[in-house]
Amino acid sequence: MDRTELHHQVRQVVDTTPVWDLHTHLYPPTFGTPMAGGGRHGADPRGLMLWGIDELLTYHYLVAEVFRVVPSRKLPYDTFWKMTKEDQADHIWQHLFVERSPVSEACRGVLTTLARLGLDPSDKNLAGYRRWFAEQDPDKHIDRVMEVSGVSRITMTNDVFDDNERERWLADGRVGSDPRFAPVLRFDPLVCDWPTAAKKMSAWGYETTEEISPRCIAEVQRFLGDWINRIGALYCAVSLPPTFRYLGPDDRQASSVIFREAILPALEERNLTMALMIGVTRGVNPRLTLAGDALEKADVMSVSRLCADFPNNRFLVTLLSRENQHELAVAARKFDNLMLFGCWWFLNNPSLIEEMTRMRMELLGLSFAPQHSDARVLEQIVYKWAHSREIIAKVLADKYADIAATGWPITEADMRRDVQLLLCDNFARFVAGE
Ligand code: RAT
Ligand code: ZN
Repeated sequence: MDRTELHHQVRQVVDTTPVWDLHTHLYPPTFGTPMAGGGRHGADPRGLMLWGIDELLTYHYLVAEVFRVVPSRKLPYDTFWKMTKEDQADHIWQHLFVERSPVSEACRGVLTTLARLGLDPSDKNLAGYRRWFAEQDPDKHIDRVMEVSGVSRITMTNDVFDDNERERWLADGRVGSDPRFAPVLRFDPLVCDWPTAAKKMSAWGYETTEEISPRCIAEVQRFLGDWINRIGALYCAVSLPPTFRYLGPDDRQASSVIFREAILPALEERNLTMALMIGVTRGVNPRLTLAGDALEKADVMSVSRLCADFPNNRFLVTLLSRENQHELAVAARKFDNLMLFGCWWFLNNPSLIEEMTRMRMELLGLSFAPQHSDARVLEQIVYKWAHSREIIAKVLADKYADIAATGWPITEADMRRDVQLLLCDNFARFVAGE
């Protein structure tokens, strides 16, 4: 088989293998949706299920990009934030799609999404797209979008410190029982801002104090147990700043004490994985809100120390800085309780996905989870997976060609087995503790 034929066959296999999207910010309609659509769910302005053309265009990646071309000197941040969602979307469409070519990855993503949903991206009028989305029933639309993107399961991010989300779980525990969506317990303040977390947990009936006493540790564990059970968490997750350090058994920083004495023992007891997403510097430009976060290099040795000191815990890890990727892949060679995942956020661009996937495959073979979507708007899974699949297939085909050149045969069954590992089973088996 020549390279072109091999590439074609791998592409076919990658395109038809369903993926388990292991980290998103998506929700089923039970969490409410600001745009009702044609279905049985009424509009809920604070609803968490985001979907449709206006949400796609006002994605925070595109908000950051529009301020590059219409700076706040011309349109002040406050004025932008006071505009309606439709007006913000019109503004972004006009300046990033109509007045210049939409070549950035986030812009291209909107076009791929429209095209794959059967809409015509050359129709430069938003009214037509708006009409089409408004006719969709959100619940059925989820099925359609999952089918088009080849996603078999969507993993949520359920932030227990977000009041809007917390109250929905407390009001009705079945809110998260949609089998298409897997719940994940997220608790950044517990590790990043202990005083605030302690105050909040104490207001919710747990005996937590700013000083971390043994009683306090027991109460954090009770809190975690209650929420893990309430939402049926598949794993737990935190996003940490680049300054995060874990220095070992004597480290007295609040984040380290909470990890060492409360979180990791509680997770070990329940055989649950801990996801660490490290490298975001929040609010570098707070006037951009969610779009105002940046990144710096993280400390890979802290990840290695956690893996070494807690051999009975499992860690899913992704780092935000390109410069960390090689060190992290080497760390994963040392620890079988460390699973690398995804090309996160600012790394989710074709050139960087290709570089990272190639390097990971060379160092780790097939033992990593190459991508997650991080989608915040439902239809984004269409483009995020279409674009990533293309690159994963290209890298894998090159690697197959290299080993085929030695005389090693590669069958279609081998390809299917390998791609299944990359797009689903490595993650599924790791969180299952297999
Ligand atoms: O990728 C994003 O949309 C970020 O804003 C964050 O949500 C990040 O992925 C996170 O999970 O903290
Ligand atoms: Zn995320």
